[in-house]
Amino acid sequence: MSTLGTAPATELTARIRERAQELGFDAVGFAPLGRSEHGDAYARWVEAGHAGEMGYLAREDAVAKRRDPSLVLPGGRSAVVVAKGYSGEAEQPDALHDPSRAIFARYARGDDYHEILKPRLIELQEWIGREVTPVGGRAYVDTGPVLERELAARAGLGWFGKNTMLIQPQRGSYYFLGVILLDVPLPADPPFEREHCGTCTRCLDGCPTGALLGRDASGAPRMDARRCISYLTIELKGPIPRELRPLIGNRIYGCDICQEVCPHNNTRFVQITSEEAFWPRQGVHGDRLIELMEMDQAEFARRFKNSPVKRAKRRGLLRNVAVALGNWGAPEAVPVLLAALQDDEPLIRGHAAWALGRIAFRSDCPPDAVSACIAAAERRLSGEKDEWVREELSLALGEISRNGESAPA
Ligand code: B12
Ligand code: SF4
Ligand code: SF4
Repeated sequence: MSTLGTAPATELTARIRERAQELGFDAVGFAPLGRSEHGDAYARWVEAGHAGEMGYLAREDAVAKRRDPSLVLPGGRSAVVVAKGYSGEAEQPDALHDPSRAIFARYARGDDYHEILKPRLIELQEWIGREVTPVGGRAYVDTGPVLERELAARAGLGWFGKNTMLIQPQRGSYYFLGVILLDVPLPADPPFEREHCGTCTRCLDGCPTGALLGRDASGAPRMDARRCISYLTIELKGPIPRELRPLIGNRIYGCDICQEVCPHNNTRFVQITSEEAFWPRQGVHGDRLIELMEMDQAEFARRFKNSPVKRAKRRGLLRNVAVALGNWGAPEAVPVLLAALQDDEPLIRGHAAWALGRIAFRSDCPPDAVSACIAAAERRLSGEKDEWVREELSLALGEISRNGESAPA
């Protein structure tokens, strides 16, 4: 373990704070690094299966590291926690009220935050190293085996909302977090003790999929990630469970609903980020679903270069777009979905079949569109090799045969 040299420790934290702000971070706090106070809650979350297919969170070593950061940084003594705002606009454009357009979560409308913030955090760590040598450390933005929100609360930045977000007073929750673990002790900020949710339940009421489960007896906010639209549209690699598809609406990449409804994110508090890299790019949020569905691999790579959206890959994103087109339910979407039935990716073919079933089931779908859907689905079924796609096609044909019976579920 290193020592702090001759400078008084509080002077050092003041200088780190200043340097972090020069590097563009909006808030900085310091926390002592010890065993997690909430390791049991994390383990319970994993045991309940709430992490879904995010195996990297559920492995035994992953749980152990989150409980005990010294397994991540031997001799770790303190954490520098930073927050960086990403909201590029105070109000959402029309996509929110126009089901033919795509809603991307705010954090995904500009450049990938990992690529922007991680190098800056490493720069901050190296700067600290030059001031307090030698210092061992690890910098993480999102992907490290650390409980970032717990460290942020412990460093005094904010509280855990019932939506599970770390909320900063007067600033809200549209913030990324980053942490540097260090093997020197630093004076800590007072932890954030209060919670400002009170009796409010807007996020719990507003979540369309019932992913938010409220606080448990210990006060921990709980979420079943398997039901969260953010998980379903980004992390889940395979088919989206059928019963959840209608609840996704036109949110095709991530979800902000439980933050949009939160009074702490009202326009009085949300500050437009000065980080231009996070400002919305053209051709992402608010784009027409039909156009997105037509994207080939080259267009996907062009449009989402350096964007967080590339994580879903073309097949994941078009899976989501197909679901949103089915939810829109308009016959205009039929041609592009018929083309998607021929896509090389089974994931896209299967969700396109679902969407066609949903559209052609509706009583207001014109008869020629219904016939086109039946003919295309039957043709595809006769040559389809993928078992799951065959099942989706058969279910879609079943739906269409009941055309007009009642509104789709
Ligand atoms: C896995 C993950 C997800 C999963 C699961 C989310 C979840 N709520 O657990 C999914 C894919 C659903 C997801 C979605 C999103 N994510 Co995410 N995600 C993560 C990741 C990688 C791990 C989170 C985790 O460990 N979850 C497990 C739960 C159990 O842990 P926890 O949420 O930290 O909960 C703590 C509390 O329950 C607390 N606790 C326990 N007992 C008690 C008792 C009391 C009294 C109290 C008060 C608290 C408490 O301890 C727990 C452990 O520390 C973190 C990065 C990281 N390394 O931490 C980013 C992170 C949480 N995600 C982030 C973001 C931005 C998002 C989205 C907004 C993206 C989007 N728009 O789609 C959504 C938000 C959805 C939501 N409401 O959470 C940010 C959040 C920033 C913030 N202000 O909070 C993070 C920190 C990434 C980053 N570096 O900026 N995410
Ligand atoms: S991000 Fe969306 S789906 Fe996930 S918990 Fe919040 S409101 Fe529910
Ligand atoms: S919506 Fe209400 S309950 Fe949910 S996090 Fe915000 S203040 Fe807390």
